[in-house]
Amino acid sequence: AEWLFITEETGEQVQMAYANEFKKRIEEKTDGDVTVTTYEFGGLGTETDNVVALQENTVQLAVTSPGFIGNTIQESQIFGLHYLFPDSVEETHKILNESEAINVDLVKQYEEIGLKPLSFWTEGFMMWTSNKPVTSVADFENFKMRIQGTKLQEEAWKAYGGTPQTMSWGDLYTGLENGTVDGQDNPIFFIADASFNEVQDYMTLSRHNNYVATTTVNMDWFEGLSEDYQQLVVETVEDMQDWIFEEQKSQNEHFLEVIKESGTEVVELSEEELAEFKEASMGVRDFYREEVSRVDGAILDKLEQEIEEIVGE
Ligand code: 6CS
Repeated sequence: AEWLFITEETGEQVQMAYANEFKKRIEEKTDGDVTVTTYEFGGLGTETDNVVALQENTVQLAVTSPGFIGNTIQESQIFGLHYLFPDSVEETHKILNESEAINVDLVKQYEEIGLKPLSFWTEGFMMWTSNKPVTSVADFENFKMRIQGTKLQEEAWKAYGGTPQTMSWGDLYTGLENGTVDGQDNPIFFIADASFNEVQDYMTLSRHNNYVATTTVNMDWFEGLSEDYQQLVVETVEDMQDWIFEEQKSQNEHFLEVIKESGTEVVELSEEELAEFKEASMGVRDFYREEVSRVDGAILDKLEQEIEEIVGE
């Protein structure tokens, strides 16, 4: 059998590293019975086309993320909230692995449209970049911020006074270069690998959000697999949670040095500066509860509680 696996990234970026590691593991374990073919971003169109391809079983597996799938599964925009996850990426990893709000309640909403998320994992903290220092909410006034394109992302930057603008990352380098947008946010590895640092003078270690990726499969396809193969897929994905955590960590560490060496200034926020952003972001949770959630924010309520428990341990 041949299984097709698409991601939203290219080359050796974290999602592709994931897909290729999955391929290696599955092909080894099935001893030639299964071939996994991986596709880079663009292989089947845009990131939203990836979601359609997965729903139609044109591909069987995909790494999806809330910035794109959020328009199809509204509730998944929960991951777009700022300062929701803790300041520690290790704790975030633990929450993504263990949270019932995510792995049971949120999963149901994917299943309703024929998709089955098998795991949620972080690609690292999101950092914003700019051509002027951006260390206070006032610095975002009229700042044209690139977003992937969900309502929640829009609201998140508006809360700081920014002007969000939807753009595919394929157009982002040029957009930053010619000033169509003033800034963007992404994990460090992605900023460096896509060379955004060449056209941005500052990277703020804002850690305002995590890039949460989801290993997602077509549900009918999955249920049509033999029980042995279903278990193999589930086990492989489970085993890969720690593997991908280490992979993103080493890529983000490596690329932080690359960015520093490139001359882009890396800016830390003081406790006070951070507190100002956190406070300004809180109203967006109400927006999520009232305008985005289909369950009146019940998943967010539960997740906030789970986070508090894990952080308090
Ligand atoms: O900024 C983006 O749109 C891209 N960023 C990452 C980390 N992965 C894929 C996504 O399309």
